[in-house]
Amino acid sequence: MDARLEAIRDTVLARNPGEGEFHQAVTEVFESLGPVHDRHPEFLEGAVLERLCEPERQIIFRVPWTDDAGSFQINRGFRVEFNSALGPYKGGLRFHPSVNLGIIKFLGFEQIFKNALTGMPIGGGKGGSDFDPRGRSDAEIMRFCQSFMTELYRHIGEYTDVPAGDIGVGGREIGYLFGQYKRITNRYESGVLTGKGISWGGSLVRPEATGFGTVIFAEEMLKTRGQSFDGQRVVVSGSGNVAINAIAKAQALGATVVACSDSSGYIVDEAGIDVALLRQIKEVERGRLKDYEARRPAVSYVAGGSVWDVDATVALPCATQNELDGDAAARLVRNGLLAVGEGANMPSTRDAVAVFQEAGILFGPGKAANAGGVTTSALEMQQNASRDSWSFAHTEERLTEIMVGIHDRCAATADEYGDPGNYVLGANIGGFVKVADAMLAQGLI
Ligand code: NDP
Ligand code: 2IT
Repeated sequence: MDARLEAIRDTVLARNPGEGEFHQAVTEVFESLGPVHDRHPEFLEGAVLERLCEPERQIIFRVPWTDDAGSFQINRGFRVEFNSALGPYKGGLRFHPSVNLGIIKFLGFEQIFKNALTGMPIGGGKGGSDFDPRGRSDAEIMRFCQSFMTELYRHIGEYTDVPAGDIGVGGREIGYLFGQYKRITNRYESGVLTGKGISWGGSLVRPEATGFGTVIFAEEMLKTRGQSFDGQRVVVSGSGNVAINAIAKAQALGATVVACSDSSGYIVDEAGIDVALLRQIKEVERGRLKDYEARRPAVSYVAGGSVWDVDATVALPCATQNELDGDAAARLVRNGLLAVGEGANMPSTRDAVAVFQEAGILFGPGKAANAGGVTTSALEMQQNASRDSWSFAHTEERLTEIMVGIHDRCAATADEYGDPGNYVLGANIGGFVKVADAMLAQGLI
């Protein structure tokens, strides 16, 4: 890392002790930015990096609620409003027991660059709670969401901060959150949340967008080597919103997706995953992946273990951060891997990224490859602002255009900085320069 940047990075780490994921995300971005600072001394003079690493506002709050047995429960809520240089803070809410401030900060930090890459007018933010939705009834989820919004509402708004979903937060939760926001404020402010239901201000394609976008991005990478998804053997991790829609899109493009996982284990279905069955189990029944095995012959379910033990030519990690380590990366590379598209945020460890890059694997980092979700959220905001509702075909066309544009910009930036094919460099520099220019133009704030 450039010595000037390393000194700033060390101060950031010392100032934010114990936030391992945030340290990791900052370090990975800083490692790309040396050459930009040679060309743009004004970024150092303007203290852009120091400002970028300090969120504009961090909110931590108590979320009290009552479970079905009548017991009082207390969780912790977060919203980190990281950077508003390009637009209102924008980013999802994660409900998972592992959530802490460092995780929300890493996600918010990544979101700044991702959102800049989309070319849409959105800043970066993220939020969530250590609430564990697993095994909770709809009524408990509703009471939790209502309590969460009873504090959050005062910090958000169509022109201020626009949350959406992430792990543990989908259409059901956005519905309860929107209802409570409307009730407290007495405003039908559609643009305050994205991922809404289609009859009350949502956008078609938003549920599919992240998984679809990841596959569109990976397809563009494959094209640079004269390949495509057609005929590829694909492994996907996770079996939530991003994973299911990545599986659907990859198979629509002619690939066979042979495996996917949840936090309990993975399935191997050599004939190609039955997406309708997977949706039924995960989205309708809210069941576990193990249930898939019982309903489909010739499928094996492996409890525990790593889905990355299954050979693939294309790997799409779509579960969570640091789920694919250096050993798994090396094994995949030895067994014929061509490309990795990160549907999740930071799913590959730093070791894994190094293995992929040294082996010349096409590697699409999350902040570029999974930008389709937030892109379509921005399209939802656009529809809300104009009180309009677009067709599936039109919205998907816009998403595809924007994902191809992100791919091309990352590739062109990597070329410009003398490291062709390095999408990590392209994404980090491409996102950073846009935000840095806007920050300088807006003065010392
Ligand atoms: P979901 O809650 O719909 O699904 C998450 C999936 O990942 C589940 O299969 C879950 O398994 C698995 N998972 C979660 N945490 C862990 C863990 N600690 N270990 C192993 N498996 C885990 O979330 P999404 O699909 O929305 O999100 C997946 C990833 O994509 C996240 O990294 C998210 O930040 C990222 N992302 C999401 C976007 C969106 O629009 N939703 C946009 C861009 C990125 P289990 O059910 O067993 O917990
Ligand atoms: O990580 C992400 O980009 C998301 N969870 C989606 C954010 C959004 O505002 O749609």
